[in-house]
Amino acid sequence: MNSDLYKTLILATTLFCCNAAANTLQIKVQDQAASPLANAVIELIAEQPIPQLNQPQISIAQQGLMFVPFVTAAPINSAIEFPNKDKTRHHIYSFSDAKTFEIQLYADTPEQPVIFDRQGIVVLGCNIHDYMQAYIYIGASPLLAVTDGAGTAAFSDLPAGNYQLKLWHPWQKQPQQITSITLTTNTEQQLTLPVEQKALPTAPKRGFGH
Ligand SMILES: [Cu+2]
Repeated sequence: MNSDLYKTLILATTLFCCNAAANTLQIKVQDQAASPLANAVIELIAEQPIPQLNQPQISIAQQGLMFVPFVTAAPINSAIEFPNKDKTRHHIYSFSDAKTFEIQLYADTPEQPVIFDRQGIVVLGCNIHDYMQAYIYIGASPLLAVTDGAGTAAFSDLPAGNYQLKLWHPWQKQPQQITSITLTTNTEQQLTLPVEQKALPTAPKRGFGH
């Protein structure tokens, strides 16, 4: 990616839906050069009731002097663990409106989970390592996914119906893209969503992928 200020980035989002049995939705996010875009958050808000989901335990590690993963999506009221897998100390913090906290972590010290009880974006940093950065997207819906290195994210077992699709990326200029989709069996949709992207940060490239 280039670093031009406020360059317009076109996200081409391709939706493939569904087979009748599984109602799987696969989303592919691309930049304007048709390159896969990792670390984009997809949130689906259903207009109809959806089955209760078993949420996996979410953790964001400090490993190799970076946060892993770089972008995490979690539903509201999630308890997230921050294990320090390095031998060095980290002192992680957020000043974000969605969650303000800090944890002084020491190697080999058990971490405490943090409850994220407000919707929004949480930016993580480390007082000891200024270049360490990560993002947590706290969503109102449990239907959340983050695109992988191939720019893809997938949902399975979705009921047919109408959804709001929210698309967010840490470096986009506007806060959020929202579009409506209708899922029925054996349909295929293609969406192209324009995004203005901020100048890329100068942080190390490591840690931005999966
Ligand atoms: Cu650190």
